[in-house]
Amino acid sequence: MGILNVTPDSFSDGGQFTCFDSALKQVEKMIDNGANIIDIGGESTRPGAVDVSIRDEIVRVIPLLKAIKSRFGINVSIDTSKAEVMAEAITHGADMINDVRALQNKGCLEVVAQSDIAVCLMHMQGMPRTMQKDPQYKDIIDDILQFFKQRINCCAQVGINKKRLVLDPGFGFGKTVADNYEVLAKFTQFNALGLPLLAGISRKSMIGDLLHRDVHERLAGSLTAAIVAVQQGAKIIRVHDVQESVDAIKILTAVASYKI
Ligand code: 8Y7
Repeated sequence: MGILNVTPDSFSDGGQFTCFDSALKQVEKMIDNGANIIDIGGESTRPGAVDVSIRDEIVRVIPLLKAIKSRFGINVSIDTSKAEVMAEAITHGADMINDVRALQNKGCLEVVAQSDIAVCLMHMQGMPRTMQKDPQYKDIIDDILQFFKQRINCCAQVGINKKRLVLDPGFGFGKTVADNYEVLAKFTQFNALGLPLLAGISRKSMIGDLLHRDVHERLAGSLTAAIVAVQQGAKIIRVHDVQESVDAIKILTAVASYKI
């Protein structure tokens, strides 16, 4: 899954792709480099990021969704927590809703229930503005598993088939650096729920804080973390550096095809 941020204040690409044509060029490059899904985000979830209105988010995201679907036909995921944006995305051919709030906002479950597209349910403790203040867990893996079960139940109650769901422990969302490495170390435990897993670690501060690297010096760390996640069963890796990530996974796959 290649990341396409269309916010002026996004995490690590500094809003480089806010312009429509450069966004499409970036998408084409990601597809050429082996991406299977493009994740479009119009609302920054960076701690302290400003709120975006429904209208602004729709204007940023929907024209790109339409253009990508008509030009490239690739799977498109829309990163949003707003029911109105989800509804528009569904109408215009999105293949997945990627919701860092796991359909907890008003109306989201109902909107998604009226469609048949996939949904990524991500775990976050707290809310983006404040989530990194003082995250606390009794047992982080157990907490995340309980959260997943609760969200899966809520989906079932409105008629969202389990087969449509993807789970993501949400690296960096209400987690200390140590929490994030514990989640990565024990990632395989999330397979217990029998659903595909997504991992988003690319360029995150869990890499930067450990390595003391700026956001554009985190490629080696990001690739290593991605490989650790894939080895433990991650089926989708959300990344900025598609070509390098695909190369790394190809090496892993070549090795994994041998029985030892
Ligand atoms: C994730 C994500 C972000 C993630 C999923 C960033 C939108 C922060 N991170 N969605 N979104 N998983 N599913 O650094 O880890 O890219 S934004």
